[in-house]
Amino acid sequence: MIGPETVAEPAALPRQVAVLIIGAGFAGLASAIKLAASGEQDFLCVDRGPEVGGTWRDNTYPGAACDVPSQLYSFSFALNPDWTRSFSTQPEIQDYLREVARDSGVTDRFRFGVEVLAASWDSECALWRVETSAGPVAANLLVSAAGALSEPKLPEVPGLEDFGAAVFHSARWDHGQSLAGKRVAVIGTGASAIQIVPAIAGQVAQLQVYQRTAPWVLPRHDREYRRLERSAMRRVPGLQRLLRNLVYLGREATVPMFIAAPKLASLVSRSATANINRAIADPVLREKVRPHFALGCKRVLISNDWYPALARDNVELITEPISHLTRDTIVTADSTAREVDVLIVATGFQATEQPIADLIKGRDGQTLGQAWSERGVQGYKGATVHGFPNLFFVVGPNTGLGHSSMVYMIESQVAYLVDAWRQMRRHGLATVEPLAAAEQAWNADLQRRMRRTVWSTGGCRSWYLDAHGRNVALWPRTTYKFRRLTSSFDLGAYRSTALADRPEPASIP
Ligand code: N01
Repeated sequence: MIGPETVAEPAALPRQVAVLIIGAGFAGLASAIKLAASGEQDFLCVDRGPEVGGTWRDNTYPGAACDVPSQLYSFSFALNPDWTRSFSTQPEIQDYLREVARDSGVTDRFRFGVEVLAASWDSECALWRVETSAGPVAANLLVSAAGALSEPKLPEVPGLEDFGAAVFHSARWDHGQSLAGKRVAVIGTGASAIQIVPAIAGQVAQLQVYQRTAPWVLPRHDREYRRLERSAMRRVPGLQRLLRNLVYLGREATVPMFIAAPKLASLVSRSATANINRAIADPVLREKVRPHFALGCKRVLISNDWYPALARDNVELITEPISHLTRDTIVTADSTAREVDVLIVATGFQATEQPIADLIKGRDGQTLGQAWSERGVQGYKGATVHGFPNLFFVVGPNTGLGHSSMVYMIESQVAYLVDAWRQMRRHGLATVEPLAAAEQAWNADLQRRMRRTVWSTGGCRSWYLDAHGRNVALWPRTTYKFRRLTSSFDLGAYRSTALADRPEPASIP
């Protein structure tokens, strides 16, 4: 991996647990807290990083902040009256997660610096056998809360491997590398890059920004909360929840723009064009940053300082494709070579082809990666996969959002998982696995709905789509609908086996 390595102490693991959770970000933390609240204390959460936080722990680049208001981008069961602004910065979100973890009383079952290397389903014992960097663990239930945005994706640019200048990915920021007075290049103009570029433009000597596709960027309506507001949120009963609900409803109201009536987006796109015209006087640069696809097709970005940063004298927006890299230059297709001291790769994540899928081997000995390459990345209700008993995803296929808070979706998925485990215990079940027919029907419906969305018709190529052009990342309905559909575990859609058919625990090797 490009960027500094994280080193953590290996930790002792129990031999067997009821539930093993992979990942200690928002999803893993919520899973642990809600399992404990349901009465299940026999779980373990492993994470290869040094502490909780997941993507908010890893993305420490300058300017990192959330583009969903914190009132909604936080747990419903741990509201935080102390947010200092409407869209919180990464350090504040990371502090919030640390605090939630500390107050939850579950972190004694968290092990950091532990990487999952492989997981195989043992049909005879009805257990997951998981190999980790700290030794083996067996678990009745395996929960992947590893996240879709955890594995950096590098651009396929010839010469990157042997590039002589410093190189790191936006999610593996090298804080030891000073940028002051240097010639710096940023590849990418997505959600990460539009936060990085304004944050560093003032300190570098020269900044080259390599853009493949001009994004839609709306104004960011962000502001600091006044002391009085924070105090009111703490003291006035129900005020913060009311505010949260209003933010939620405002976001839900935008769903038709994405899924049914993309023409509504033209109203919003006027505000994006005004955002450009306010900051950029040069007509050539204005033309370069003008998007050529329907608003919403890729993630809609928000920033007040992206366009002003591009208009700076020391910043150059390069739209010519990168041809190759030599020892310390970036060469574009028009044969222009630009020297750089530091290259920042802000090219996103392996979102649709999640590497963890290659580590998980199901009932037939096939890895999830192999299964998904045959039938496409899909699951049932974004949570479970046919052929992989007792495996649950939090943030699984088609659970991502383009308009609202992932934390809301995470809580829906965690409720489904916790109810599944509750029902398994109540009915004395050893295994549950979604029926192939249930999974197929779920996905046929999803893909039918996808056809009308802006993600399919908007004329762009986004990370939401897999190699076959299927949208396997996003949820094409309201988040409220998702919550209703996942509010309880629907055992009828599953093939189950009884605990009585499993060998006695004593005989489990
Ligand atoms: O990654 P991206 P990201 N040559 O995949 C370009 C979340 N997030 O890290 O558009 C040149 O969006 C690529 O170009 P193109 C959020 O969900 C949230 O920025 O594919 N360019 C694109 O411009 C987001 O969607 C926040 O043509 C190349 C960029 O790299 C997700 O993370 C903040 C290239 C990649 O953009 C990912 O965002 C940050 C090449 N060879 C991230 N290859 C919040 O605020 C790729 N690109 C909550």
